Amino acid sequence: MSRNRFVALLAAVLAGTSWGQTLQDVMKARNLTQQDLLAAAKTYVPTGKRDDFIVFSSGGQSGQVIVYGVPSMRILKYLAVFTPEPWQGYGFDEESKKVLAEGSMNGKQITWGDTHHPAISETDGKYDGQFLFINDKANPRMAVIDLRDFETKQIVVNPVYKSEHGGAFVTPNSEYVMEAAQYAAPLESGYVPLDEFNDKYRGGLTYWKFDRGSGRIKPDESFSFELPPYSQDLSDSGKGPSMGWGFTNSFCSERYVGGIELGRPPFEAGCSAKDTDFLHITNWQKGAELVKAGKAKKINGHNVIPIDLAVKEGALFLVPEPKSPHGADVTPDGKFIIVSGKLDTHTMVYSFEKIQKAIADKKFEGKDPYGIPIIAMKDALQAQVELGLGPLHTQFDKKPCWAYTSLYVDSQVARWDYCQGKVLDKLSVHYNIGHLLTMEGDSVDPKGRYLIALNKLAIDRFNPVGPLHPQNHQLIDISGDKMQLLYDMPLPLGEPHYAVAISASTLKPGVRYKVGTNSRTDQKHPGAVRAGEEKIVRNPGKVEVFGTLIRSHITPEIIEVEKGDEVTINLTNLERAQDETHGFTVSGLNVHASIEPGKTVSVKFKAEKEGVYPYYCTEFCSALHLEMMGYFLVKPKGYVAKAGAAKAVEYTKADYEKQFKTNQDTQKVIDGVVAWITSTNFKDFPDAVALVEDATDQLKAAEEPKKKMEEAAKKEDWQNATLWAGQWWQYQVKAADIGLRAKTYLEQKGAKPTKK
Ligand code: K7E
Ligand code: CUA
Repeated sequence: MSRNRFVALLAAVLAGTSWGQTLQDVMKARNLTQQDLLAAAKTYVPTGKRDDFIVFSSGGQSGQVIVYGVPSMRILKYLAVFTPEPWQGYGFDEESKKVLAEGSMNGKQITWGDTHHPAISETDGKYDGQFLFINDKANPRMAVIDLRDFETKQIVVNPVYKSEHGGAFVTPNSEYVMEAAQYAAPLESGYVPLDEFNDKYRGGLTYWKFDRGSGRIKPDESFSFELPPYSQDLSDSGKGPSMGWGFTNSFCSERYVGGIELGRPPFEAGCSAKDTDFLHITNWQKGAELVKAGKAKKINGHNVIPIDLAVKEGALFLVPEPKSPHGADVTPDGKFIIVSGKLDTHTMVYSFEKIQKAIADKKFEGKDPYGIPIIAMKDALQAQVELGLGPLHTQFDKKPCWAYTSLYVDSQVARWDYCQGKVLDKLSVHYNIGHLLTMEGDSVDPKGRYLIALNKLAIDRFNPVGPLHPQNHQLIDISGDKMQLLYDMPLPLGEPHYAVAISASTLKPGVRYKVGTNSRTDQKHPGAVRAGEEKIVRNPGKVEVFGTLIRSHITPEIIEVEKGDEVTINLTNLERAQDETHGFTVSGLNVHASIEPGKTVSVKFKAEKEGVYPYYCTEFCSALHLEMMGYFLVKPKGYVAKAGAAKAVEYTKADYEKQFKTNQDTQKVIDGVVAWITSTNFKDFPDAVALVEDATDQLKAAEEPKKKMEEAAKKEDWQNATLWAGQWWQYQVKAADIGLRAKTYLEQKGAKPTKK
């Protein structure tokens, strides 16, 4: 570009003439301040561009995980975990039903969860972006999500807890996933009166063994520390110097059992009477050795390390912590553990080194009623900092020693220095913040830049939508000397508790499966078939369909069964193109599947009622998507068919010739697009190459109907010649559609003509 032209263009942009408006015009019209514009510029991700970080947020009572981008705060996906989710077919196809069924408790299928704490798998204490774990507080369970396809692969039920809270937190190489109990209960199943609370009720901390190779938790190699019947709360894993240890706070060490209806003070009074509760310190490496040596006892088939054994082996200690603590967060260097008391204005910084020294010197201030040695607070404490009212959770900055703690009562975020023990800055949030997160802020390598406040109340921040308000996640810029509030994001799902953010570039999800994959097991699906192998297998009382999906037809298109038959329909998506998902449902039978490229899914049901049930593809996959349908027919038992098939419209030679001419014209358009694309450096754009491959596939698929058309025309069978000509044209239309998409893409990306 000539310099003059460049300057002229720049001047035009600055003057805003390209949109006929200036920034000043917009500011005035929308009543925005300079600061608003700055905030907007910091969060706005222009069309076609992507975010730097990806957040995985708990979806609270939705039993799901919410995925969104930072800084745009654009929601990307809801991951189905503990709750059926129809779009993804989760709980509506056989493969995902099996995952949900793993989470059954008390002989009951549980179809919801209260997700609290997601955790990304780690390697050397850094997020590796391979797996995500999340707990269910209501029904003590843990789920494993594979970040190659963002699907839930496994749900494990905690065999000894009746409720939980302190999970998921991972050890530095994801050796284990921590899950602590919440409300004490007998570890065995069955009735135990509350009179026996102190003797028979227990808390616990489970270390779930994670096997990275299979991407699954191994329940047999997992174990739990038996803990006193205090309400264990949140946990964090040691790292660096504290590697091998875990830290779990607790409340209600009063062991109060309630009884407001009996005239006793309620739990809230009885559980906050003492000035301190206990931080539990466990050594999981020792725990694993004890299990290996066969020293654990089995409760409900699960390895449990009894309190006395853990004490004897030096694997369990207590340190007093401030009243009603919530949150235990290990600093990135692994040297300190930060604990806040909801009812104390102080945040405590415990030194791992001091704790280890007290243990080595056997310097304890006594034992709790269960014989666990108690390290005096003063012997473990590094610093005590007054941050504000209701301190809860802490995250870390890229800058050494900088931490951020949520102040629930004050509705503020405190930035402070835990090495110097002083407050640096405070920012008000809206309102009553629970957790907060910084980018990779609980790893050994926090990335700084942004903080998100996960507020408990939104009150007046958004347009009202009735008494149930949206959740409010607020984006805060922490890159400067002062924290700056940038954006309020309403979240219309669940009550998110914790969330984690990972650099987007660390995630490496796929765009398709190997053809015929059962995505829930990562194995080849026994119901998978390739093109041309589709079939319907009939056995007495059972019909099994092996079908395929590709733009824009389902094979087979007619499935007839007898009343009472058990029907299984296996479907493989034969597409190779990215984002060509097909959906599948049969009207009125409560089945649905989402079948992404390469995936095989099955739906199963009993043909209970005679009738006609249309089925169709539920994703708008192509221009002929509405025609992607079929008939499922349930006939009476022993029904004998009468005449041949009904005739549709009849076609003549003229119809055939008209269609043939259309096809020739379409081919010219395709040739033109192909010539344009191949004259550019399209090979430098992998997404364009993929589109060209897809278009070529479509044209290849067109060859067969074209041949059938020619055969029919030779026999002067104008009916079939016209229909096959139409089918040929369908493939041409798809090829043209994809080709044009590639052309537009290349034009926007600035592809250049290659010199001949
Ligand atoms: Cu504070 Cu479950 Cu981590 Cu809620 S928890 S906020
Ligand atoms: Cu396939 Cu719509």
